[in-house]
Amino acid sequence: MTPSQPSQAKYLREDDISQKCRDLLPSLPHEKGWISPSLYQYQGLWVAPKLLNGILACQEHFRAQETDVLLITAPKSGTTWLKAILFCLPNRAKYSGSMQQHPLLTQSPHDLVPFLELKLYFGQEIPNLTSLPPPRLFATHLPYQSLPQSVKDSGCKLVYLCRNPKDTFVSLWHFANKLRSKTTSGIPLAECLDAFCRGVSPFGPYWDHVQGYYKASLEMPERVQFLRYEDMIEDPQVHVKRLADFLGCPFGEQELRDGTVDGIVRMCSFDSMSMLEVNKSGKLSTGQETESYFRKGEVGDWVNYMSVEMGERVDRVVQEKMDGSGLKL
Ligand code: PAP
Repeated sequence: MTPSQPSQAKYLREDDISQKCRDLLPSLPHEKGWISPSLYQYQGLWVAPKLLNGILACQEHFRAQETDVLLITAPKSGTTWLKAILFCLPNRAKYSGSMQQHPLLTQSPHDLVPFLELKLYFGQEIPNLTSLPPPRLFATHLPYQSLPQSVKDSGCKLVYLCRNPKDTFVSLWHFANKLRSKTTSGIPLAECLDAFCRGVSPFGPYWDHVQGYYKASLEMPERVQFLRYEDMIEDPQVHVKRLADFLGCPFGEQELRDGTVDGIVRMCSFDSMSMLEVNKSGKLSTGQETESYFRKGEVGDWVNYMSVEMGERVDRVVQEKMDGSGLKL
């Protein structure tokens, strides 16, 4: 790709994929995409061809280790935020005396906690991850049923963050339009909403994604922590402490007294992160501008874009699909 081409091209491209992926595509159901021209349904989830390529590669080649931590989200559930927090927790002793050298000040959380299918296995080369020191921190948008087998077998920890479906949808719609804007026209909200309510959204259906991990968290609470964006916004300190406990790096007495938790919460807050140059004008290796990951970071912003009827429709569909799961969103 030449620098003059729009960065979004990487996502929109339907070439530059492996032969295995190319052979698979014609057999898969497909629909019009939100960001890429089309979405294909593979193992129940909807993805763009370029990402399917990454999914196939990480399913085949990624070898999880017991000490790994995997952050999992449906797109636009607060991934960037939780990546930052996750990075801070096991690494906090390293930077406690030199906060001005903290990697989060100069690097995107997406580079510090890389996505499997969207970064590490995004290109044609298979990365060698064996020499990374533990705990290795990775992220994925893959639903539970599509995780690489070694993730399920290894005993590694999974942190799942979910977000209210209406806010997730609105955030995704904005993001899609942002990525599309340089290459094609915008996509109307009503059109995306129809697709979302049919389950056709990137890595969707949304409800299957959330339910899969909710169920896993009930069955294996020591392995899967289920978090909600809204709870984290309401009381980040409590959830950061719980997360540290879950990861096996609890805060000590001294840290609880000296404001370490508050420091992490502050450093990872929307206000702090969105002010950093790296998040205002940087670019990820996959081409996206880092500023597109920081819009508002608010709870309930959907009311500014959707009618009451639209909101009720999303609630109805999601509740119907999750009926009996015990989960209310
Ligand atoms: P991804 O799943 O594609 O990686 P993700 O980080 O989940 O993206 O989505 C960005 C959303 O998280 C944006 O929500 P909004 O569109 O409703 O505003 C973004 O503003 C929000 N976000 C990013 N950083 C933070 C943060 N530090 N605290 C709270 N929300 C954040």
